[in-house]
Amino acid sequence: MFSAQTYTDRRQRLKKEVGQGLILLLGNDEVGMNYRDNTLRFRQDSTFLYFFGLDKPGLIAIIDTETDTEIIFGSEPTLDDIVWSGPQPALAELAARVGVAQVNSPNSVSQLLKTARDSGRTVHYLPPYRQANVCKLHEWTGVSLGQIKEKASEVLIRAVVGQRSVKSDEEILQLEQAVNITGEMHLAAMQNTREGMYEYEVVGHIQGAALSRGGDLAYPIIFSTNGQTLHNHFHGNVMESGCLTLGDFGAESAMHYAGDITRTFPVDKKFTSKQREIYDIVLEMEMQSIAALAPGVLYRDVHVAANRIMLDGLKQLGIVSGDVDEMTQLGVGGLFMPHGLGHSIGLDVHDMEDLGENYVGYRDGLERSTQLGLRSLRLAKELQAGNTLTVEPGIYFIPELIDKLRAEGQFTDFVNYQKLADYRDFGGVRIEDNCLVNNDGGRVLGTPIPKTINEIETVRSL
Ligand SMILES: [Mn+2]
Repeated sequence: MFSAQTYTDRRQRLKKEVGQGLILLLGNDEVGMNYRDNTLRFRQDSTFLYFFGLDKPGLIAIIDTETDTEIIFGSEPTLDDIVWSGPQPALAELAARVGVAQVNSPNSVSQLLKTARDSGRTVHYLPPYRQANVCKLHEWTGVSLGQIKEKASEVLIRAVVGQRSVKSDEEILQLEQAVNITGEMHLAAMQNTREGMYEYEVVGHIQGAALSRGGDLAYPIIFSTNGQTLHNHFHGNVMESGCLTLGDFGAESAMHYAGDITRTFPVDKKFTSKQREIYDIVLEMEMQSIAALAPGVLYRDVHVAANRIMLDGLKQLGIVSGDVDEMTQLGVGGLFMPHGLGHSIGLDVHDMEDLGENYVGYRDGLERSTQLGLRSLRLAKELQAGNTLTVEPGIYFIPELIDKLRAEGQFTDFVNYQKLADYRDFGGVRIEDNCLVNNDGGRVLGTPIPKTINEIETVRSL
């Protein structure tokens, strides 16, 4: 946990920016996996963590922007709780650690909010993503279930996004810690992969590398020889010689900051020449994109520039032909990279996506494209010093997508569909790092993780 002062300062700023009314922030509850008492891994809400720091289920907080009151609501541990779960500090003691003087029972939330609403005061809340919190908000605000999300406070969303988007030095240290654990997970994958093994045998090493360092998973592990499937969570393939394997996974630090790194490497000790050719294009896209990071740079432009590098490289391989600028404009790159170049990262792996992707990655006057690839770009707006984000270009050969575009006669002037037939079983390559934008430009977070062909082949040959 950070110091009480950190949380107090964050709430002071939030209060000032929201200006009027009450701010209601909901923590998360335990969720039953197959019955109530056998719960999924508890994960606190990230905004609650950001402003109130307490990593514990069943908490609710209210900030009165006008009277300067801050209250944390939660149940005091009962003797039963202590018998089953061990001694726990009193709520007032926990609250004091994050600079909050007042605590109360969750049963009093309803009345407090009713009194506020009756006197015409605004209750600001964020869009909930868990059904339990949807129900609570419905009960407390009187807003119908179907309207809970759209009635969330835009003023509060914008204030939270503005604050959480710029990371403090102590947050950057946390992110580096997450990336460093993530690096160990990737090394474990590179060191343990052998021809003939099942993917899940390596997945065990990957997850173990996070747990044994006090971390956990920031999101479900992608580790597959079918890297062309962007979010492939199946781990049951036998890894065969001649295949590439794509691993996209990351650790969450003890304070819940996320790492999100992707590496692609051969099941064999060395890349084939065909794999090298594609890999080197993706690496060039990645390194040039990282070099382009700076305050004021439109991240959408970095995405488009990466597409230009890709099309230029694919042209040299005879997979596409024609004018690269024209192809870039038309979005031909979407066939090979149907996702965006990256997204914000912080307490969430896709930071603040629960608040609405467009609040985080777009702004007024910068609308989302409808083009394949570009439409999936989660972060498009101007970068700011203190932003942390992923840079994750890829090239994929997705037979179903190729067949569909070919059947529709799309990009026939540029794409050599006949040549593409040679790549149908290639899979995909993605390379991803986590970066910080600073006044000098930008830098990769954490200790470097093997990335060039030489670096990867060295680890694979040990
Ligand atoms: Mn990512």
